[in-house]
Amino acid sequence: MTGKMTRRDFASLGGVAALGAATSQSPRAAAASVDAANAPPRFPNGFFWGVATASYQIEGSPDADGKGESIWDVYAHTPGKMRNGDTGDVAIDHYKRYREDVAVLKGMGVNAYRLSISWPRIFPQGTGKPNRKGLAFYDRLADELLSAGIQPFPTLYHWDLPQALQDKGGWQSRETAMAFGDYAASVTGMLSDRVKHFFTINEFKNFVIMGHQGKEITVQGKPVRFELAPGLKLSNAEVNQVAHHSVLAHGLAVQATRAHARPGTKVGPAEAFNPLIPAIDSPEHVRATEIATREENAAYLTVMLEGKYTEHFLATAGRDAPKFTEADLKIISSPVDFVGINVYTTHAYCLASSESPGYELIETSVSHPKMKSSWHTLAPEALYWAPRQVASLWNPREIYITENGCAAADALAEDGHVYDTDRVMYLRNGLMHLQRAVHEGIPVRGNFCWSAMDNLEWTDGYGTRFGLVYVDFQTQKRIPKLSAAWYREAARRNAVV
Ligand code: PNW
Repeated sequence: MTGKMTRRDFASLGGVAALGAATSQSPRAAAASVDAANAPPRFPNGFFWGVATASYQIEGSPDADGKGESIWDVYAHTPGKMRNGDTGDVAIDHYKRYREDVAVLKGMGVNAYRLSISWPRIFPQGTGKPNRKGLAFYDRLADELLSAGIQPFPTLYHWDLPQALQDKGGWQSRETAMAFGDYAASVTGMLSDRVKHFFTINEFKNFVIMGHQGKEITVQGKPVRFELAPGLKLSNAEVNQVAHHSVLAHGLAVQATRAHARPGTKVGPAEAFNPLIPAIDSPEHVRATEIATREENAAYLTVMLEGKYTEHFLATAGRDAPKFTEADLKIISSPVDFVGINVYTTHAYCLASSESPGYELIETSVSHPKMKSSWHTLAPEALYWAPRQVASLWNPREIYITENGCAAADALAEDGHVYDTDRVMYLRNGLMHLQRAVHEGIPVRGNFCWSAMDNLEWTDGYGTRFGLVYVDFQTQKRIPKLSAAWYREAARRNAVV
């Protein structure tokens, strides 16, 4: 059907072709048409409808304006590491095209944008004196976003560690955590006159494990291996120490923000949080699932938000447990303003059990529907259970969904559009569950779709597209997909159902 649809038909539906143009219907008339008497409540006023990206995946320009090398610059140029030998050398050329990209974001109708700051642009050697020219890029970007009515939500670390720090031991060294605190002080001090929200670190558990040991999971009976830079193969004890340094770095960055940013600047983590899902909706199974979630996150969110490693974690790790002091735990659990969670999927369902530790995990069935990425089991209800579990376990003031999205086949149709109906299905169903969480009073303040635009999907390269905007990697043309039009309408209505 879509094959026959012409560009004109599509534009008349108020679809992708209408992006960037003002809607012809008056906002009041449009709102009235959806305000059926029994319409469920919307997302709260001021809800952040956002999209997300990360520096190495989009920027390119690896040597511009005095930038130092990152571990990804080195890793991506190591033969055999990246699919098709892809690298982030050019990526989607965002460093040079940021003005055009902000215009694209504005056309999508979003009011928030989660970007990441490249540490080696600011400190080319990881420490020392900040590189003014590197900071100036994010300064210009923040101004451009704000003048488009879009709030910037920078992440300080989305995996591009300065190679100079890797050469001195990287995250295996406590010094890297210290350096991160200094870097956070510089960036939040400089940008907080305009930027009000900062995320410290993206997906602790993924970069710690996939970067320092590699991870193999079984998906529908088949093993899938993941690796991220720097691609080390450390022992369990060493990986636990890396994890400890990552949460210590987070705590130091929270303290640095309090000390150097303007009063009122908000800061928190952005952790990978694919929740375990109770298989049955009874209080017993729901509670058992929360206990399981707390243990699964013991070295990450749990220690950040509770200030201690769980007994079960320490007992299971035994001699491999991280070395730490009470003072470390205080830093790690410095109070945060919000908790960010990246929610894509679930890896298991959960049932209460009479045997220790009180729960039992059930792998998803081999016939469970999947999205395009090897790891991506479809679980829209994760967007309900994840914030509910975070609220129930740790009761943070605010919660953000810092990433949610999927890869899809995304072919250009003859009429030049991308009809990503599977991504529309994915977003609509997921966000309905998020709306349920909001209705129940769980303090979710915003959602960021991964990703604003197609980009370098780490070792999977450019062939795996997560964008709401299609990018022609040859011409660098940006083409909003059907899902961008869907998301724009949800943002405009401040509701999904
Ligand atoms: C996240 N999994 O990574 C990252 O924050 C993004 O940079 C990335 O592009 C995006 O999600 C899509 O992959 C993930 O195995 C990597 O469940 C692996 C998983 C989830 C997220």
